[in-house]
Amino acid sequence: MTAGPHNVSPSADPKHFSTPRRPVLDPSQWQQSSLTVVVPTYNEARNLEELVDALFNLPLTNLRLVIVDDNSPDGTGDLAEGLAQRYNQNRPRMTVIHRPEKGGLGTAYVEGFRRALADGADFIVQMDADFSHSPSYISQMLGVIYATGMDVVVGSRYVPGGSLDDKWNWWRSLLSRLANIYCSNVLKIRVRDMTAGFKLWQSSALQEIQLDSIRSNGYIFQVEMAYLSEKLGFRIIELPIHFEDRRIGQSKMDVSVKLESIWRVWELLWRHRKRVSGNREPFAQARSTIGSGRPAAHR
Ligand SMILES: Nc1nc2c(ncn2[C@@H]2O[C@H](COP(=O)(O)OP(=O)(O)OP(=O)(O)O)[C@@H](O)[C@H]2O)c(=O)[nH]1
Ligand SMILES: [Mg+2]
Repeated sequence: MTAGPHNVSPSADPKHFSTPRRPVLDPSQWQQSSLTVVVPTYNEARNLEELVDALFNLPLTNLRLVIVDDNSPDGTGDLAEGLAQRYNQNRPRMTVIHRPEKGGLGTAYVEGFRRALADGADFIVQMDADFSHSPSYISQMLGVIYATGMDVVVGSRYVPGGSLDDKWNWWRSLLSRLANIYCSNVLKIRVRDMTAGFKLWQSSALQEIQLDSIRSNGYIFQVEMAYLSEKLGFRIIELPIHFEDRRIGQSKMDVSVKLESIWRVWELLWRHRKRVSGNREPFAQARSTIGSGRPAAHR
């Protein structure tokens, strides 16, 4: 990880550390961390094996994986079962949750998070199956948590050093930027990449969010999680990532899902109006960036 000139040390502002709430982390133990990666899948058969191999090849000895598949017509669920058999030979490392039909990304994540929490994970990563989120960032994200004690690390396209795939045309890039500007103006939050789907959570932070209170299902799920994180006063850090376009397969996010986000933002604002942090100032998190550049290839 290289430090860039834009770095801001989170410890520069003492108020972020006035109420330590998470367990103190021992940096020498990071590779043994109990970390579970949650990946929702719908028709990702051509990405899955490569992704699972890349995740289990990370230098993280207690990494576990939860796949949440919605009865994908392309057989992703069966493929995942086969991979689980391979990786579970010596100890349980991979779980596949099968849901009967396509139920949306948000509920898939919530179900996966619940399983990871029930299995006792200390850290939980959420990511897509399509290699837009390179697995090689996970070690960096975990390192950032150990170094800073943040509650959430967001893999961010919109902080210095972050970037979007050149394959994104101007229209798609503009839409994504506008969505972020719109959401941050309505919700008054400071995370720059509000629709980011690549995050590492301390489990205790996810518990504090109360997953039962999450209702969004499409893109807006990411916004709802970011909004609650800020409202609850979590310490959030954005790590710049390079976001690759999906390598293989088709996007599941159609226009209706995107349009739904526009009015849903107002619904979020209303629904969570009474939720505030019990012992912290809301919106008191750092927004810092660490490192820059593209990840090493994962294969
Ligand atoms: N279980 C489940 N997974 C889903 C569902 N919809 C999308 N996914 C998965 O969620 C992740 C993100 O979906 P994508 O289609 O890649 O959406 P996106 O990344 O916003 O769109 P693109 O940039 O076009 O790829 C992928 O791993 C999908 O397979 C769903 O209804 N159920
Ligand atoms: Mg994608």
